[in-house]
Amino acid sequence: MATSKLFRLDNRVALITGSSQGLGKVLSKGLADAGARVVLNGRDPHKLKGTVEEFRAHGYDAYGYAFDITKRVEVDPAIERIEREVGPIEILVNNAGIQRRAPLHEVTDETWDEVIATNLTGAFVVSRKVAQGMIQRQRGKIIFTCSLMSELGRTTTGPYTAAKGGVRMLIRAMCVDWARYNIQINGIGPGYFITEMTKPLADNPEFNSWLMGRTPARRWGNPEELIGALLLLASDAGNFINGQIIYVDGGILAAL
Ligand code: GCO
Repeated sequence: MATSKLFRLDNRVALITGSSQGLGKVLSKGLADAGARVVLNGRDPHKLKGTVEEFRAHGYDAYGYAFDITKRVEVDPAIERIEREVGPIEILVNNAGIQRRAPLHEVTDETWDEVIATNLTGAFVVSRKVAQGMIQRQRGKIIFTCSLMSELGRTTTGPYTAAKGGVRMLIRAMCVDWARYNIQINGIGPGYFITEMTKPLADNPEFNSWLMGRTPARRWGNPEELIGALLLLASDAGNFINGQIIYVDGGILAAL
């Protein structure tokens, strides 16, 4: 295949959960620029509508489906509706996630349940449904937005760290069960990028000082710098990559 086409996604349907804003929105633009038909998702229908309109104004082939990945009763009908109205999902990006920071001994049952339900269980429930179609078609790409917390802990991020660590092993579990159906399951691992989720950290001079010392590149990442790794995993360029996480972190995981 010509290298110019290797990273193209022309007319492939991509569902990106949690894509009304933040990294999910940036990742969706990257997929759309590569030719994908992007299906955006969020829990807030009004915010989602605005993002879809922005994408369409930019000339992207974009659609919006508001559903909550933590509500099992919403997931299957939503996926069936997307595949009926837009087309079979060839690329699934499990991006939806929340962060609730507190010392672990102060974490409530509700907070723990909410973080695990969104960052781990919800991604599994969506993937299981989408994979049923991918297995039938003998092809598909499932990509998770992981985290440095898929590998390391940081104080006050206990539930998030447990969930993202679970995602790391869920990727491997899916690989061993589904790679035989020509489905590639991988993750991208963002370091620190300024989004709605990390803005409280970016606004904290003490955290910023720590992060600049901890990051070999001595800077925050630019969300668009995640798109290269995403396209590798979402396109034919990554057809023999499975069970992996590509970290885009300015070198943090390489350093003590
Ligand atoms: C935190 C942040 C991180 C980032 C990202 C890092 O509190 O340290 O929320 O978890 O969001 O996941 O990879």
